[in-house]
Amino acid sequence: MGVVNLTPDSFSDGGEYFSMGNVNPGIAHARRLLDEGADILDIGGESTRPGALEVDAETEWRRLAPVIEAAREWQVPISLDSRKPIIMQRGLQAGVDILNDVSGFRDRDAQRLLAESKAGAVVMHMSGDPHTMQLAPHYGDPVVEVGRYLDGQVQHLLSRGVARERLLIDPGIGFGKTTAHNVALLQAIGELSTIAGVLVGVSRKSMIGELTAQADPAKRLAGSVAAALFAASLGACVLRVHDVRATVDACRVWAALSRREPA
Ligand code: HH2
Repeated sequence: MGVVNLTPDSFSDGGEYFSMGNVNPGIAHARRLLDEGADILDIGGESTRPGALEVDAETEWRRLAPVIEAAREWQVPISLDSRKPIIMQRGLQAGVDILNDVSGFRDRDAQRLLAESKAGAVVMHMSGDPHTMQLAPHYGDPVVEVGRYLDGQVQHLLSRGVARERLLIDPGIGFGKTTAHNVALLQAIGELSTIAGVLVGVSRKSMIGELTAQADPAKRLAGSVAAALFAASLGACVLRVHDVRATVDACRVWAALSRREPA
């Protein structure tokens, strides 16, 4: 899953594919990720980095609409990274295939929209909201608590008529978690996979920065690829990444080496 951030303020690539009134950089970036081997495009118009403030729905939709429209022509599954029901509704009308909700479908309107559609969904765990989530993250046992939360949300969506096959869960790396919490959750992907397929978004995040002493998110490529491979090796089925070509290459080599076929 390639990340298309159409925002001026995303933590790792804010402003790179966004310029007021010019949609071309966003479309060109989405096309590049597809050509690099992305199987899904995750398109977002609001940053959810720690400390980020919400943008209004009209602004968010203005950023998203032209890129969704362009991507529809390419026959690639489109994931919409938004936590606003009104944006989800417009996205579904515009033909998106997956709703990626970092607030984990806590909102009843979001649940209803999902239940009434045929879309897939990513149910993510976030402690609090982006504005405050990194102030003092605290868990008894992050794996137990995040697992329980995700299981509860999945059960709730099942009870509303959403088939299990349509759901992916996501531990929400960096969303109200310290590096130690993130490490524990990544190590528990096997356990979490018993609830539903697991999506992991660790690309360029601050835990990679901490583990590699790379303050600049653009310099976190090697660390991000290592984390992606680790997640894949434990059974994560979707990797949400900024650097598609490097991650695809690494996964291909790893997959070939892991196959135990006679030479
Ligand atoms: N991370 C970000 C945004 N959306 N969605 C899912 N399901 N999982 C994630 O880990 C995830 C996500 C944050 O990364 P990014 O989009 O690069 O930054 P920003 O929120 O600043 O735009």
